[in-house]
Amino acid sequence: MGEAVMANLRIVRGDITQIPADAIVNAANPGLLGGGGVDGAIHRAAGPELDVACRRLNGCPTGEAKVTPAFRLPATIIIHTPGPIWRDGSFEEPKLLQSCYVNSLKRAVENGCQTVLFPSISTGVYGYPLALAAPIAVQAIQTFPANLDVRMVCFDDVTYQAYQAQMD
Ligand code: AR6
Repeated sequence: MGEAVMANLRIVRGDITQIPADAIVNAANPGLLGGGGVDGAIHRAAGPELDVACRRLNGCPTGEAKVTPAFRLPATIIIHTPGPIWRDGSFEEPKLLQSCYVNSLKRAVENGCQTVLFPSISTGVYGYPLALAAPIAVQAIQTFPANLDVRMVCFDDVTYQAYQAQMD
C-alpha cells in the first residue's frame, strides 16, 4: 500500500504579491470588488484587468472560492475566497474558515497548480482571532489529499509566530 499523499505546508514571512507561484489566494469579500488589506495589495499588483475579471464572477459566498487569471502578478491564477467575519465563534466561523482553505485547494488542483500561496484569511479586517484561525488553517491544509506545495505567507511577525507554533 502507498502512503496517502497530503499537501505539504511551509510557513514563510513576506508580501504575497511578490512571491512567484502557480496560484495565489486572495482574502476577498463576497462582492469580489476589492478592498483593503491583502485584497487591496493583490488588486494593485495585478492591475486594473483584475477588477474587470472579478466583476464577471458576480460575487462569491463566504467559504467558497472562485478563480481569475493573475494578470501582472508572478502567478498563473488568483483564487478569491471570502473568509467569515468573526462575531463570537457561534456563527459557523470555524466551519466557514476551514471551507475557505479546502475550496481554495480544490480550485488549485482543478487548475493544475502545484505551488499555492495563502494569506492568513479573516485575521485582519475580519477580526478572526489568530490563535483560533491558525490551527484551523494548518489542519485544513495538512490533511488536504493532493500533492501540493503550499506556503502560508505571513505579513507580520505576530502572524508568523502564530502559524509557526502550529508546526512545532
Ligand atoms: N501579503 C501577505 N499578507 C498580507 C498582505 C500582503 N501583501 N497584506 C496584508 N496581509 P485582511 P481579512 C495580511 O484584512 O481579515 C479586505 O478589505 C494581514 O496582515 O487583508 O480576511 C477584503 O476586501 C492579515 O494577516 O483580510 C475584505 O473586505 C491577513 O493578510 C476584508 O478585508 C488578512 O488580513 C477581508 O478581511
